[in-house]
Amino acid sequence: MQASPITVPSGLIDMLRTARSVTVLTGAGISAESGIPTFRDSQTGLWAQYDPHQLATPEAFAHNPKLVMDWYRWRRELVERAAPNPGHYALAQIEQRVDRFTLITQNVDGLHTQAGSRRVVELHGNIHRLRCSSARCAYTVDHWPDEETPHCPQCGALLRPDVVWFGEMIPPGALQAALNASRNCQVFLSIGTSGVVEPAASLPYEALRAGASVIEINPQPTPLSIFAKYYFSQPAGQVLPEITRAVWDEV
Ligand code: BV8
Repeated sequence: MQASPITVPSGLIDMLRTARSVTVLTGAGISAESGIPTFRDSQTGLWAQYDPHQLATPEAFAHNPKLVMDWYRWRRELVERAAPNPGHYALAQIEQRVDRFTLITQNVDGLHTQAGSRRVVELHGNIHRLRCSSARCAYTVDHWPDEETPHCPQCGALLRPDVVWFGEMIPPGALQAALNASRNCQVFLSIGTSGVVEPAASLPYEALRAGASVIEINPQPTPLSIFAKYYFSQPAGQVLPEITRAVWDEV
């Protein structure tokens, strides 16, 4: 299907050209064009019978650590086979063009860093890292051991993915960085997120309250859409390179 042409309004071009501070929030949608299913998409294959909201919890891990580790191992293999798409690369280019730029991501796939973004706040952690499940132990490791349910070499507790599960607090440093960046920006881009999960979903509203203009990119409207100064309904992998080209004449 021929994608609908993307027009970048002149007001948006002027706004981004003169902006000194830009904050971006991304969700699973920006990795969709890299072949990683979003949370909203139905899980495939073996995992179709499970609800991610049920699996991504400390209760699920305590009840059946092997099931949860198998799910994450499956998702990590999807991520390992995925590559950043033009949307990820465009955001890395924008970071080079703006004085104060922060990219807040809800994704755990690490694709923004892989695409060259540096000012990244991983609000929900990273699937490539494991950490000790004991609150009293700070052990982390950035590769997955072969065992199905590996144990911490320091204290013997189970290792778990270094991600934030539902019902868990966002790491205070990451949350504070995300709030600061949302409250101190002139332009806030919300890209590929359904805006359901808190506290990430509140970040664009923090920006609006502080007087920022919001740009939203999502094929589906969200509760934020009516507050966006500019809304694009095409995929992020098509829109972001167009915006970068129009504002900074870059390919
Ligand atoms: C917390 C890591 C304190 C794990 C994830 C206040 C109100 C209501 C509920 C709560 C609240 N405060 C806390 C809660 C509970 C809960 C919550 O928000 N529940 C929801 C379900 C209502 N939040 C928490 O528990 C958070 N902790 O607040 O601590 C606390 C604690 C206990 C009780 C109270 C307070 C922790 C949340 C973190 C959970 N971990 N991920 C893992 O990944 O396995 S969240 C996970 O789901 C993702 O990281 C992501 O954030 C979320 C999915 O959201 P999206 O990224 O938006 O993805 P989604 O699939 O929904 O949408 C994709 C979008 O992309 C769609 O709109 C689609 O149209 C669009 N799209 C598709 N293709 C494209 C595209 N867009 C552009 N281009 C395309 N090509």
